[in-house]
Amino acid sequence: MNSKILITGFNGELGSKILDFLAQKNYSIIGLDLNKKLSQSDNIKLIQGSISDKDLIQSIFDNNIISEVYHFAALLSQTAAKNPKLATEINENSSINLINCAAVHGVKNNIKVKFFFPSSIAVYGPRKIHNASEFDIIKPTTIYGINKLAVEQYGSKKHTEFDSKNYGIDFRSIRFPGVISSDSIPSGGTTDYAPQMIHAAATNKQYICKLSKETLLPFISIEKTVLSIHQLMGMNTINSTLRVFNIQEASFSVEDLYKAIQHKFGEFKIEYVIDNKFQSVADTWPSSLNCDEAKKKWKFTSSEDFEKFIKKMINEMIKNEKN
Ligand code: AKB
Repeated sequence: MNSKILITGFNGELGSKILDFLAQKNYSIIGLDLNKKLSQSDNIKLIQGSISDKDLIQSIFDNNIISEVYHFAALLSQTAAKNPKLATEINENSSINLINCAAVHGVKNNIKVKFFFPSSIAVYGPRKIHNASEFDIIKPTTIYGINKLAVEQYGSKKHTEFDSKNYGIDFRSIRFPGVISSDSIPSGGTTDYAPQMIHAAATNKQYICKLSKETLLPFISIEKTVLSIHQLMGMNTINSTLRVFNIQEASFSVEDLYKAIQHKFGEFKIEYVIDNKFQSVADTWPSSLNCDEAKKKWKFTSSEDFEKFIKKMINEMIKNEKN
């Protein structure tokens, strides 16, 4: 039987991009998502279902040889805060079940299953820190951050169990900052204001911002996100007991972003209507991430040039609006 790649949450911002990227490379893919999408290609089988359906997950592993898992099915921070029980069910319990299934699958088939988990800057807290490294003390205050941290720790522990073996699970994770994509406008997250603001400007609309102008957060483009996941998962082994890495491309305040957008769209207006549900979360997340470990262990690169980064994002968004 040919081995396959399992992608959960294939309709989401990251899942859909990874699905396209891997499909273009002709991998055999099984996708799982709550929502339907028709597969255009023979090498992709898409299944409609929930990540919390344990029988369904088990049957996917029973009926296929799964060599890699990309697990994107999740609730974002603001949606999680509104539904804490569901968040723990989906973001934590279902992720742990998936890790367990992958590890057992690896043992049964005598293979090492590579498992990718997208973590988040939400694991940090309770206070905003600058240049946050993987070794800083972290105490998340949100349910989203608590769930993400629990999965990071569980996956890393599972990885250690199989460290010296040729089978089991090889857990790899990235702590993502806000992700900016030119062709999708996310909702349900705390960092969504950045892509939403650029999109509003590109479509001649005013933007109502729920965060204060001083709020400083790290970001990355979707293109760099996809390449980084591919780079990390493409390594045969990562010579490190650290399994979760920080990456970012640029760190900027809401006002920095507004000014950069205004430079391009002189008419663009913003109104600040601070929402404490958003502000109180953003205030516990780091203003920037230290990426030294990713640079050392799997050669992550980033120019960290805000001007260049934001110019590229705005131009991509305009190009997309025109098409
Ligand atoms: C969110 O804002 O919830 C996400 C994240 C940083 O994890 N974009």
